[in-house]
Amino acid sequence: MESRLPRQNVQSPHCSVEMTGNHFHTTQPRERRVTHTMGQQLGRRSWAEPWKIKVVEPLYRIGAADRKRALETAGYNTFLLRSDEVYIDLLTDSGTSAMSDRQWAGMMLGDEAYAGSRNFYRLEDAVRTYYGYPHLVPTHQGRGAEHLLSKTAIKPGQVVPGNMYFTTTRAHQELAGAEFVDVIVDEAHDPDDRTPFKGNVDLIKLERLVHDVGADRIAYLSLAATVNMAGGQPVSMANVRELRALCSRHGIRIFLDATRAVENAFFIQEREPGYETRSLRDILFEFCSYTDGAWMSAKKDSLVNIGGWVAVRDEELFEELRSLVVLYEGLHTYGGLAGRDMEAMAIGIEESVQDDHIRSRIGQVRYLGDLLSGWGIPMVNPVGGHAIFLNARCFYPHLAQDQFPAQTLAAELYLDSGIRSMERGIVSAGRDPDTGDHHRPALELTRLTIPRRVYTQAHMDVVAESVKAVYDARANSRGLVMVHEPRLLRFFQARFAPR
Ligand code: P70
Repeated sequence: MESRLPRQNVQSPHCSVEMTGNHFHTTQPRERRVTHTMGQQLGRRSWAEPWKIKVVEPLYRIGAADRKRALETAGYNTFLLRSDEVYIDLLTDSGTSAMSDRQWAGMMLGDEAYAGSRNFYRLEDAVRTYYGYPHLVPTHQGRGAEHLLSKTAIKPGQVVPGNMYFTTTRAHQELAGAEFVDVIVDEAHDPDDRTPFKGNVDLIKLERLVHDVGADRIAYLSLAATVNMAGGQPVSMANVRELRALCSRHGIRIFLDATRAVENAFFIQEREPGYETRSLRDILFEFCSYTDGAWMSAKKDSLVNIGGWVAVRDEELFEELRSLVVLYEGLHTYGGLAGRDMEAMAIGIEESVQDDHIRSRIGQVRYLGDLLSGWGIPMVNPVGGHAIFLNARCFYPHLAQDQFPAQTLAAELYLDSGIRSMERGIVSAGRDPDTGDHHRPALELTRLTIPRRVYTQAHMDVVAESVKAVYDARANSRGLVMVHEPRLLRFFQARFAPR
């Protein structure tokens, strides 16, 4: 068969030079094996990232014996590894993005005035333009915003329904005296269900809750788009529109966790009839229009290393947030950030809503997902926006949930290749504050989170091969015991030992 591939040989008048691995050597003309690009293997034309690399940061991989020692020292918890001990870091997509040349240039325009920094007004403008909320309070990151909103919008004894818990979000809601109630659709708890909008709120569950506890006891609906703990699954526009109608009938506010709302907008554009030709920018704006306010970890969608905000429509609530921020974060025009951070965030917001940016960002996550599914590796489907969530229960059916299958899988991956991933199962779920027993989530997952604009297709190939090697050796894994358990958000600092 005639190869349709571009020729890989670099022709010189004297010889042909062929690249194999890391070195060049000369060859006599010989019959060549036809190689296919990944695009061809997947039956499509290849595409490439809409950027080129201007600055590089070297990567190192320590040897297997050193990885074993490092993991022991870290108590088998990938959060406790030093980053110098890590090769490809897929712990999180939070604060790990590569900023653009425009963002770095923006850092030089930082106005470090204590009050009224010009960068605050740029940020306020960007949030108004793209998210549509008139009143903005900057915070140092997402949990700073969660703290302020929980303190102002929750009265002790109230209930907060939401589309699956998130660790820091629920912790702040509970600290403010609320009980979190999960009202996500059942499909979200099933890793094999391929429903397109597995992040949706189940309207019947919500209606039943309102009926059972009374609308006055509901502080607000906590709506995340996309839903991190469900595997980065999106919420449909139809769902948020119906939620608006239901909540308005009962006088309940809706606050959005907008951390990955741009990625959510991509899924609406891709999957929801009527939105195929609408821009991401439009979709994001319409989505937010059905909510009363939002909190944001700008370390994800907005392509910055630090920053967040809370923004609302209601003036009274804004007034409260503005008084509290000065106590916990900093003055209301910097909220714990430098002027330059706010500038980078304002530019990052604009860049984040570009259609080609998101296509390439989610395309890279899918590329890894396609490789792994092709090899039969169990994971959450459909693949979400920011990560591949491996189904650790299916890797290790011989381990009970309190032998920590997902923590075990994260440890095995690190030992195999130096890749760092994150547990998102029973350890992350913590304990029920009333009974003291572990929460036992249906999903026992290990997350391979892809930072934005940082790694290449070759890194994804290396990751995929490591996951396969660990999957092939799965029968040998024995699980872990927890030997140290912190009281709050235990997954960050818990320590384990092999069983
Ligand atoms: C992650 C990060 C942070 C986050 C989030 C959503 C949907 C709020 C926040 C908080 C970092 C993380 C946080 C807790 C446990 C593990 C990792 N998610 N809402 O890796 O924002 O980090 O800026 O305070 O995903 O998923 P912030």
